[in-house]
Amino acid sequence: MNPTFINSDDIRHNFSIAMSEMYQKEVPLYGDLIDLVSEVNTEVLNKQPEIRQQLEHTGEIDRLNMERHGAIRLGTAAELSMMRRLFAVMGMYPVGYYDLAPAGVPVHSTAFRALETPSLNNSPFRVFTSLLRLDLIDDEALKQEAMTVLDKRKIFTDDVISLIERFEEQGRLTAEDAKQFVKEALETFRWHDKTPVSKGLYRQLLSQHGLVADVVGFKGPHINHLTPRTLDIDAVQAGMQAKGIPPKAIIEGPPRRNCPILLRQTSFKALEEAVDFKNPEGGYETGHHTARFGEIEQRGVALTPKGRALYDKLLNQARRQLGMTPNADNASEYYQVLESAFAAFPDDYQTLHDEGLAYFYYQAVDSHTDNEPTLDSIDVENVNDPLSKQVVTDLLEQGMIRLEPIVYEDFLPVSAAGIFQSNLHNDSTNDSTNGNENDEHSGKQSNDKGHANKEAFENALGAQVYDELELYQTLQAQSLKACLANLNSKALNGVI
Ligand code: OOG
Ligand code: NI
Repeated sequence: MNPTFINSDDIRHNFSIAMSEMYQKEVPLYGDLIDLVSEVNTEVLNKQPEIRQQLEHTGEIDRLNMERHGAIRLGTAAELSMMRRLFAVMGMYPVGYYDLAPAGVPVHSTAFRALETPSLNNSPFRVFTSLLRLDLIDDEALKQEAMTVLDKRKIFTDDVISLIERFEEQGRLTAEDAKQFVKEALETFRWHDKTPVSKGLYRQLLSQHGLVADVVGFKGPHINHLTPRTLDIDAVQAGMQAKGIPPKAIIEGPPRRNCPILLRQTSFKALEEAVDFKNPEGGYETGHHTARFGEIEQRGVALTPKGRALYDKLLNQARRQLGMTPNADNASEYYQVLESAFAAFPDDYQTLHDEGLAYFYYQAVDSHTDNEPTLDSIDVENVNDPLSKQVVTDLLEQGMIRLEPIVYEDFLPVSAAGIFQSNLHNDSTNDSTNGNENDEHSGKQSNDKGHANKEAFENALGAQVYDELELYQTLQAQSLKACLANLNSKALNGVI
């Protein structure tokens, strides 16, 4: 009998479920958060039919309740490149480059995710993956010691490596192999409460940076959060407080708006967890570590380079005006300043489209209309020429086609830095941010240096990261082409 093969979307889906089950056992509060998020989402969908309809049109409605992103932190180039190969089995590829060093967080990162809309809608599982920048440790002896510890550890099982190799040879896995793959891959993300380092070394690592201790001090890159997507982050934030799960003071990202843009995120504080440190004399010594936390997010429309530049400008402006890092004491002032800064960002989809600030799907409207579509002059292969653009504008006005927002699938460096920082030991990290965390956009870090960091990251990864903006641009262009072709064929067939 021929073996049945399974596609990467299904492997990713199965892995995402297995990961969620494991994390729920490890961190029971995660289960409470998932319940709260699904309650809020149900309410939004019931009360706001226009949001339900939009999500039906984009295909997101089916994925909403399974949508998760996790995060891990790796120690070496070898770990990162094997991780890339592992994620490829699940149809996940590195998208985007995030340099967090300018914000005082010694890592750089990418996000592994599916690329195509149908795959994303089948299983929208992503993993924000960071590589520790040991080169930023100034204590040379400690750096050497950390490297020795990292070089010794094995974060992948032998079986998962064989299955990755088999996938690379065959281009796919049988259902049986895929099942084994999910089980073995999960091992890499598991929490270990017995450390490979002594309490003394752990303390030294911690005094360098909380992240150094979190990576070097452990046997593997435990998944540190698994984030569901909500349709109303303010409601979940309020609900968390009511349920006694105190969130961090500030929701990261843009302010609340009618038309959400990019990404808003908040987290609950990292748990203090008991760990056993390895004693050099044998046996273990008890202690604590904070690493894992809960996070929720609300996603909005992806922005074009022009929209993103405006977002960065307004966020910087608000932070500069506040004059310090947003925190519990200035939260309401920060939100006020943020909202007034973002008054300059158009808040309806038509204007976001017309001004080229955000990406949209173009979809043919199915309803009958008396209007004659002006289809003759459309060049579907070249929809950006001025004549075609005018036709598209006319078709939108005539109600023949509609716009639906392309959801932002990626992350934000300033927000990520805020999330990292709120979940690390305060002693080593607090002073690194200063009200203008967004140095990579405000020019403190030169472009050359940013470029060199990205190259170093890609060398470690063993591949180039995808440019997220190009991906959105392609989705938009493909949807326009498909929708015009659809209208053309309807016109030819005399349907309209
Ligand atoms: C990752 C923090 C960033 C996000 O959603 O931006 C992040 C980490 O703490 O490892 O999760
Ligand atoms: Ni996150």
